[in-house]
Amino acid sequence: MKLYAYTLPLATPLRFAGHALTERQGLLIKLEQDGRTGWGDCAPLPGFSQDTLEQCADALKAMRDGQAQEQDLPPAARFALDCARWQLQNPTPLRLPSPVPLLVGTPDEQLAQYEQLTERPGEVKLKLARASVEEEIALVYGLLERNPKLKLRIDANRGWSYEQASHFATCVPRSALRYVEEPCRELNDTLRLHAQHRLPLALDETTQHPDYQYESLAGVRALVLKPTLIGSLTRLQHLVEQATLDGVEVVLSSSFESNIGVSHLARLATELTPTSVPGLDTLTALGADLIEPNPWGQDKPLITESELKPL
Ligand code: OSB
Ligand code: MG
Repeated sequence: MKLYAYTLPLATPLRFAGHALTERQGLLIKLEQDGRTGWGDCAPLPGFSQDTLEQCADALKAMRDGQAQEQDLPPAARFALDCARWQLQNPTPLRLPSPVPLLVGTPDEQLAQYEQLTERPGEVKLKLARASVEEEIALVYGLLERNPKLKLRIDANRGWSYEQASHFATCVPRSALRYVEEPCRELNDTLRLHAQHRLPLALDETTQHPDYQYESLAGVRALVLKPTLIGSLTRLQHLVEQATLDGVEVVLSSSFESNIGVSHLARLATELTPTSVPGLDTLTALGADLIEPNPWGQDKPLITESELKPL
């Protein structure tokens, strides 16, 4: 096992729960066996992940040196190791899922990003609960004016009060909403939105709790699962099976991993959630590729293995 550290520039800073990231740091794992290679990307997201890069680096070094077991690895490190092993054992060819563009920033910026898309998508994801509810309702109508058939995945990251979310639910057409991810701080308020307004719900933050176990909840149409935050691929597969058996869609989603991590996520989505379109539009934000050019045709400088810092 070889370990490398990387730092990638970000086009615009990323903001999560008070953290403003101007560059993206992570680790690559390289496994080699019988002439085959498996890569893994370990990139806990500050402000979102519970594990830190330092914890992951320490745990992976201990594991490499025979002083730790895979059960001891924090989630992002476990995800990286499991992907590297999976690639060694099962080199699944990559099929690119249809894109779901992620629109971020102020309502005006999100509208401008939509207009700059070269291909008109069937579906986009909006980050809401950042501006006033009125402005965000106007953004929804602005997008629907431009494409009346557009479907919206909305993510409030628990930023709305029940009253704000309720107002949003009353004002936007239900037919345009695929789902609203984590509208409120309290899960009870989120669930009440379905009971009161039939708002289609998705859970993301809720599923990242280390003790999270699948639970059937009225109104929850989808689980948004971030493998970097969940860790073990076996646990991920188990959650996917439970949700799917219960008729709940699973949408795998990226957390600003490098091209190595996002390519694994695309393969995982083909394998584990073939009927659902994953949310992977985070690579656009990164200023370089690692090891090999990204398969999405985004033109970026390439950082090769010899340019990475070994750990
Ligand atoms: O809240 O879903 C989120 C990326 C990093 C951290 C948090 C989130 C995201 C995304 C990824 O939105 C893109 C997607 O899910 O389509
Ligand atoms: Mg989310």
